[in-house]
Amino acid sequence: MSPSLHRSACPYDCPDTCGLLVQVEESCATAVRGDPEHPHSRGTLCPKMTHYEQTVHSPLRLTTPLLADGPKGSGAFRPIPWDEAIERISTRWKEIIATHGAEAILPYSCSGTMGIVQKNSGHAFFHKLGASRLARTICTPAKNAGWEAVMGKTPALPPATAAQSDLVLLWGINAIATNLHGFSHVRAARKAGGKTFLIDTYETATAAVADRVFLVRPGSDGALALGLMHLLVREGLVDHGFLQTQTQGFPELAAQVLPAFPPERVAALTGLSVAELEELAQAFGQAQAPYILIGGGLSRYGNGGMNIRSILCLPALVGAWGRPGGGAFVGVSGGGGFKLDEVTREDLLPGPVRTVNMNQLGQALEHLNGPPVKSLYVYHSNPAAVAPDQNAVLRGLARTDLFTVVHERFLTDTARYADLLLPATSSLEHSDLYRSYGSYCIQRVRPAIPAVGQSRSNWEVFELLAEAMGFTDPFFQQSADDLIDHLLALPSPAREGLDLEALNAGIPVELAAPAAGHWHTPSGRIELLNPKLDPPLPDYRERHAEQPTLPFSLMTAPSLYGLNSSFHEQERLRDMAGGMRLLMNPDDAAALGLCDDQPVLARNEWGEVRFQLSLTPKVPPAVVVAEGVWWSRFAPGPRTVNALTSQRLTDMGEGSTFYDNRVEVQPV
Ligand SMILES: Nc1nc2c(c(=O)[nH]1)N[C@H]1C(S)=C(S)[C@@H](COP(=O)(O)OP(=O)(O)OC[C@H]3O[C@@H](n4cnc5c(=O)[nH]c(N)nc54)[C@H](O)[C@@H]3O)O[C@H]1N2
Ligand SMILES: Nc1nc2c(c(=O)[nH]1)N[C@H]1C(S)=C(S)[C@@H](COP(=O)(O)OP(=O)(O)OC[C@H]3O[C@@H](n4cnc5c(=O)[nH]c(N)nc54)[C@H](O)[C@@H]3O)O[C@H]1N2
Ligand code: SF4
Ligand SMILES: [Mo]
Repeated sequence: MSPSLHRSACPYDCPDTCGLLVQVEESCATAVRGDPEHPHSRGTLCPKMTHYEQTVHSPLRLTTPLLADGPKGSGAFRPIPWDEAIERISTRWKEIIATHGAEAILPYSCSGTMGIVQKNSGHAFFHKLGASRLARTICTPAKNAGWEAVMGKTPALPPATAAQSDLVLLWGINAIATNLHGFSHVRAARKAGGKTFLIDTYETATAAVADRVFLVRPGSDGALALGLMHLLVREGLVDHGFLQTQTQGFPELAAQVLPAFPPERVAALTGLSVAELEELAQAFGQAQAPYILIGGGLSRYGNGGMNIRSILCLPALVGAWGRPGGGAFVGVSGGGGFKLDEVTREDLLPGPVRTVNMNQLGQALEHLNGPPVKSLYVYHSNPAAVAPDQNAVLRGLARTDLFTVVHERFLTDTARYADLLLPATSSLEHSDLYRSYGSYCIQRVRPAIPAVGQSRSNWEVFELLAEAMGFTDPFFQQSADDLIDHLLALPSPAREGLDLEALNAGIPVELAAPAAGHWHTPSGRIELLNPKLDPPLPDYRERHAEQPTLPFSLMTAPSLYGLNSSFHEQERLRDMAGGMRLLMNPDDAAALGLCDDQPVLARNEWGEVRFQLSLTPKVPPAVVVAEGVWWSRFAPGPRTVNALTSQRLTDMGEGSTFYDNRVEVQPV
């Protein structure tokens, strides 16, 4: 049979949501390439996805339901049929509900697959059940809260705006790794003669394509933003016309906050020199249309929300929003014009139920007020690897009285702790509807190949569980495609005039971006002063790990060759990443008597982790970097990076604080 081509979309948690063309031969995906007709990704893929077929048909794929056949964590299982697996789950849950109440059941899901239907397919089920709710706050809630503090519900500018800017600040974003296609617009701006500046805590891969790199002390970006505002005022570089007509609170900000941030103080807080601060302020203040692309890293601190809030005042101060190419970008929200509550079905909740913060899974499993968690249902997430305070999470998962079900494609660190392990389809095997958080593209996707082995999609498993639990609502009897049809049939202003036929045929289409220049805030203005917040004006806030109790700040940064804990099934990508490494400045290493490639132990109050050391001047003194979230089976020791991160939350949005930890490092 000759190969056929199928359109699909990249399902991973990446702002680009690239279009894929999948070559299929005899029911197998044999090659994957970028879809040239995708309006945002235009035919290119990142290195992670160029051999997606190696993930889809990996020999490590789970292909049947498995029942634990050994101690938790051992990874010993025996196959059982699907009907027995579903029967065991429903029987156990009915017992737990009768004894402890439904809140003793906790779902845990995150971002293994990003389509609207498969990602959210458990919500309606667990709401109907009355299970504990999960606050899904591991990613960027503090970044979003920082945006909302200043910009309210103002929608994002289209990412192509950056191409018109004459100065792009890449602020805490390793765009080459995490936003390759958004970055193409920054490249275009640079090609047209604009400048690109990077502000990070070490020289990431993105540093190589920046005109200037400013390395700041971790968690000090709020101070930097306030210091730049001080200089913009001092140098007469603010746009008074814009401030008067489009913003609120500039006089208060200038009088009450900014005098406290002279460059000398800000230099001490950020580690930049006064000359560097002046250079940055001059460049920003004199640019025609400065644009800031903001990453998530600097929001994952105890002061993360405030850092973002302070940065977002900068474009307003110089009136950047008023000029084509100017402004700031944190991400597209708004659900792509789809009514998400038609999927999540809050209305099925029996009444108020408790909420567990996903960043505190360890605490929730070890000691929670109210009924203990007696059952955990994990789907499209790998909390044993990605959640902070790994030792606490693993202690919880090891509880013999905890009934853990994991729905996965692979035997991940979390799957090893399952009582019951269910095989999941990959995105090429199920239907979904994709929106994007980095562009305004949407795409409907249908299966390109049949399910591998006996794997089932998230949606299908919840259909089975709903039936077993006796839920008769028609909602649970429809297929994923029925629900997608329903979502598309609901009218939405965002989708007005859209080619529905093309969308239904699987062609990626772009929604019209909302009109610029309208501020969706309570005051109708950009809120430099937000009266609803405490404090109403942005101000400097310390991070959790401000005090240098241990010598190194640990950066838990994204890897070019993995996506959180995903992609480790591909040997090719593991090799390209070069193993689980800790990057350190050569001077720090010399002071500790450590050499390149040596096995080392990083430790702090939460745990200890073995790494292979890499010495590089790209990392400044007093900082160490661990890129990627490895599977423990490919790690040098029994633990991976999140054994060194804490369950402390951000100042706004109850987010994760992955970057806000210190460690000491010693030879093994
Ligand atoms: N290749 C790859 N792509 C990914 C991911 C991945 O793991 N790998 N993850 C995906 C996910 S889930 C998300 S949420 C997105 C975004 O993923 P994020 O983790 O938000 O990554 P970035 O936005 O690139 O931002 C991280 C950058 O912030 C820097 N940083 C840390 N602390 C500070 C600080 O105090 N100040 C400053 N200025 N910089 C700091 C880090 O060094 C790093 O370069 O990317 C997605 N795409
Ligand atoms: N140290 C450190 N920790 C981090 C981060 C970091 O940068 N550094 N990043 C954090 C961030 S921003 C995020 S968003 C989280 C993400 O954390 P997670 O959401 O846990 O993301 P992944 O690690 O990609 O794991 C997703 C899992 O879903 C599985 N999967 C994929 N598709 C499907 C499907 O259709 N159905 C089912 N049932 N399973 C599927 C995959 O096999 C994979 O094991 O990690 C956080 N943790
Ligand atoms: S991970 Fe991101 S850049 Fe790579 S193919 Fe997927 S959407 Fe595109
Ligand atoms: Mo994320």
